Amino acid sequence: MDEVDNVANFWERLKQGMARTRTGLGDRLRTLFTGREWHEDLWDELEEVLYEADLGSGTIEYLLGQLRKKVQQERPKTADQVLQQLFEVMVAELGEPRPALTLDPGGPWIWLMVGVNGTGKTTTAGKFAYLLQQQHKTVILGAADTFRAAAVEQLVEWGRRAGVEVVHQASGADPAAVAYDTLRAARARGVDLAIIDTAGRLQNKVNLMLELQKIRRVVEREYPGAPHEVWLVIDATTGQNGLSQARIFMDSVKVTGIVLTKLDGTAKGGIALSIYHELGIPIRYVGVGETAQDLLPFNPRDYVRAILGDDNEPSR
Ligand SMILES: Nc1nc2c(ncn2[C@@H]2O[C@H](COP(=O)(O)OP(=O)(O)OP(=O)(O)O)[C@@H](O)[C@H]2O)c(=O)[nH]1
Ligand SMILES: [Mg+2]
Repeated sequence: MDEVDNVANFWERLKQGMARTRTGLGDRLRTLFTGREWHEDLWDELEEVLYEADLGSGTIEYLLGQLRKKVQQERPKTADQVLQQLFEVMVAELGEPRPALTLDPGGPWIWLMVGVNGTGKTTTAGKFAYLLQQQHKTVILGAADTFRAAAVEQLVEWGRRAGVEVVHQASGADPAAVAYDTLRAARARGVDLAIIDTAGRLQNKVNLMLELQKIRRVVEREYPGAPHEVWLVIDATTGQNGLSQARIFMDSVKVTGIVLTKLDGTAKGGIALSIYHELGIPIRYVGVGETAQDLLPFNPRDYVRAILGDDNEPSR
């Protein structure tokens, strides 16, 4: 598939995946603004819609503050014009578009998957493996979630689907030892990328955080400069609650990028706006389903367009 097809395809899948957020948040905003005179009373209504979309007070205040500035400067007559301004404020709120993911030569590059219980770490590790395998990179997966036998089996199944090797030990083994084995195998096989899956961890489980730090130390010791990416996986369906749980990882491990999963299962997809505002780490991928192809690069303008836009074209 060439680049143009890919972009169109991503856009279709994003739009489809975000249908619930579009009908929830998007339709409410469009109804609020379309075909009306701009009126001061609309501020309150707008605020209410944003609250109901679970954007969180900090993000909402900031968005409204930015929008007020624009309204004061540009003095729009119609609410449609304000909607257009809101569109731009939201895009700006999500930061710069991220460069496409590429693996430079000189690997193995080492990635860690971290995040709260059930957010989609294992699934995303599998999707990444599949994606990079499609790009003719060699990948190895490490099953450092050893708490449950099922967790290992799940990653092995993803390895089979993606056609990549999975390094694992019996359940109950030391996760740092599995990480170590994975790095050894990565070096021995000369792969481009090793992705280490870790267990779901809740913020009050201090010992589990320490264990994650132990995995990190093993990786750092084996490969100075690694891990090259630490992906914090956040479940969009959990809204503000998921965001506050995710914050603990920011303090414990150095997160480099966020994957926002399950956008397809929620009307709370507006949470992406809070994530960058609150955590200061860009969302780089989104999950829009359970299959290997359901991982899309995150483009701020396309994302806002999938919620608010009325046209059918991707932005690139
Ligand atoms: N609809 C949808 N489901 C997803 C997505 N990503 C993951 N899932 C599903 O969410 C569930 C949990 O995913 P896992 O990958 O097991 O999550 P995890 O973070 O590894 O879970 P633990 O290892 O238990 O902490 C599975 O049923 C996945 O199929 C997504 O983008 N969309
Ligand atoms: Mg898992």
